[in-house]
Amino acid sequence: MRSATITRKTAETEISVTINLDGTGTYDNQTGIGFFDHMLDQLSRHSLIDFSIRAKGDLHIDDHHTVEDTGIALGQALTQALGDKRGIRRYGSCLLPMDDTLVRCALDLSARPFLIWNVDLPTPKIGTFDTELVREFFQALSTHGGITLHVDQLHGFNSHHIAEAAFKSVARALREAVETDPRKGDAVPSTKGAL
Ligand SMILES: [Mn+2]
Repeated sequence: MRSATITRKTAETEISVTINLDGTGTYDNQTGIGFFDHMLDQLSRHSLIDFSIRAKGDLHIDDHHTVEDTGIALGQALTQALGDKRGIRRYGSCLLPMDDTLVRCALDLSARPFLIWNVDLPTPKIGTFDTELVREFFQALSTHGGITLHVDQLHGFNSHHIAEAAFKSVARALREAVETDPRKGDAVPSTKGAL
């Protein structure tokens, strides 16, 4: 089974992430940050990767460390669960509409972290959540998941919709990329022979 558990403890956060790439999008995410849980739920549901996430962070300071470190642990879990990446599709993309908003994601499970983030959240907060943390999360996920990740906002004026569409578009692209391709057998999806 392609699954992984990562636990990560620092002076700022204590995090446990369990994922199953061959899941059904079943989730149980508790980070102490309501909006962030809502986004992690979307990421699981639309990627069909099962998530069980527990994070206890220094929320008395702000949400930054908890969001970033959850991105790190989730990226590490993804890297571990993918292993040598034999048989996977590797690439994924999605054009995701949500009311006023249209977000495009294209990604490559390349082991070459790179984030292109062309997303403009028009308000500094969504409820109590700092909107700048959306980028911080995807930066951490890209770096530690070894993902070349392009996210472009094509339309949108509502911050909640833009953030949610970003998570959903990444989820759908991820679903495609982690899927095994029956035509590939156990081949590594690179002419280099390794990813
Ligand atoms: Mn929502």
